[in-house]
Amino acid sequence: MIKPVRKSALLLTLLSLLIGSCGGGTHATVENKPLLMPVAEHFVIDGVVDLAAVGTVHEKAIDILDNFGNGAVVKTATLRYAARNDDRNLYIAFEWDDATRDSFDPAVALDNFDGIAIGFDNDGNGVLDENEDAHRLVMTNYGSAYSDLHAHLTDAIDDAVADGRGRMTYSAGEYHAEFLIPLAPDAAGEDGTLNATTRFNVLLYDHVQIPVPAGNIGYLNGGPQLGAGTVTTSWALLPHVAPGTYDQPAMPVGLTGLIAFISDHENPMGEIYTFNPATSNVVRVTNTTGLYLDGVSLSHDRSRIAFYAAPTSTDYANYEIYTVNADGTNLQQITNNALLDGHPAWSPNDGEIIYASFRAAGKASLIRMNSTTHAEILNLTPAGANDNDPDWLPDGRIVFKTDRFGTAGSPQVRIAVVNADGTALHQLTNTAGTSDHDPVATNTATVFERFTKGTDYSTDPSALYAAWNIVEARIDGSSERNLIADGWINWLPVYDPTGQYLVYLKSVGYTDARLMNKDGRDLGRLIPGITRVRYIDWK
Ligand SMILES: [Ca+2]
Ligand SMILES: [Ca+2]
Ligand SMILES: [Ca+2]
Ligand SMILES: [Ca+2]
Repeated sequence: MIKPVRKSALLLTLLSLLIGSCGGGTHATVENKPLLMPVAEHFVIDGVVDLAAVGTVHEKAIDILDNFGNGAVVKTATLRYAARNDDRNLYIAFEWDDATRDSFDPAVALDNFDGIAIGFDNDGNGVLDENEDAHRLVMTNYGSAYSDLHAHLTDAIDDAVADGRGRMTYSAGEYHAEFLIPLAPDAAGEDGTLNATTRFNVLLYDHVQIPVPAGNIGYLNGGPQLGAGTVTTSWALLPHVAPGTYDQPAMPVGLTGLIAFISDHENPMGEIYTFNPATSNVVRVTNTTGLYLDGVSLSHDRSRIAFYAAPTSTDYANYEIYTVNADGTNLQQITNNALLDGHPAWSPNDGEIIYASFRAAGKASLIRMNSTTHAEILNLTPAGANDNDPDWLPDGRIVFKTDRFGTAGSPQVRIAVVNADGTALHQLTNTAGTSDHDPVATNTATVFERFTKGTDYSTDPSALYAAWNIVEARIDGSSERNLIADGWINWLPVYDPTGQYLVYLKSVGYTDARLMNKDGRDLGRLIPGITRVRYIDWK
């Protein structure tokens, strides 16, 4: 059931149930209907499904065929599904039986997997047209991997602009899978409108071994796969209903400041862009530097951008700090050594840059430098400590992550603040079995991302399938709260200039820049049409 947002809305719903619908439409205006919780907020996409709580449950026995769905019947699976939509999204959930959990190690090869795909003849014209919509989940050793696809001449390939999300889990011989799919086309037109005239198909993958090649596939509505040109007249109509009135989050008008970000949607090495949140105007700042770019920081006067970069992403000794004007001129390398230098941040008056320099094996020190002369001012980090991810408070103190409070060698770093001269160190976070990264701060609060495992995220292959939460902690150390904890990878939160909103990155098989309010409600994709964002700042 879709839950009402507030108790008053619940009462209205109960009243309307008791009274029945108003005849003649005299009272049933849009304005006085209760606002319902949006589908995107009601259903947690964690791969665990309760079909009875979704709606009408459909069930069908499906033959699973070898030779990629073109051969003999090897077994039969029972597929059950239910769907629910509002005015923005379709939620559709599945359960089916499979005696073996087949999965692969993403670091090795796509050599054996189970999965599910859903494809749409969006306009219901009886043929799968180029760019009509599809989505897929495959099982890895650590969790499922989601892709936003579109129909292509020979099969389905990834969308340039990714949307939606999905997750699947396996337990006791049964898969659960769920998708949240936008009802409107994406910015590249690679998805279509979904409505009650849309036809859809579901593909179940079993023991698919690409290198052999071999694999079993079953179809809800008959094959073949999701190539453009496939005839869809036998496909079922989507269980879509005309939506009611929902309390949908709205993107605020009048956002201020400037966003700088790195994306690799035009260059795999990454390019720097600016985004004006008042006009939604994206401007490309760099033009093929020949470097792998990371860690962008915008100056407070919004005229200069600091970042770190190397000839390749793994050329650690040659990561150096650079600056470039926001109009793309005056690219300068401002460190030059055989150390990994990274994570620059401008001081409140832009006169200094603080950055992390790996001056001992595996341990970084926080270095303040003059942003004009590039002369080093101070190393804030005592010998033996590992400090990183520095940023400045407006009052001139520095917030960062550190191993100073933990067991020697532990990857579980905590957030701290310190005076710019290295005195008055205060620990702000201390949650066992986690590590905290990339803080930014006002004078009263800091926000950061929390990796919810006790391992070293940089070497734990399951880190990309684990929950990363956005957490806010008080600078006085008195309390903290989760702003976003939905099981996905949420990272790099940054305040807007007013402190009322934050931009953050969400990784769900792609990475987009999203806006939340200061209490953690997701308001939607802030930078439209770009879903390969690597880093972000807002001043
Ligand atoms: Ca299987
Ligand atoms: Ca079509
Ligand atoms: Ca798509
Ligand atoms: Ca898309």
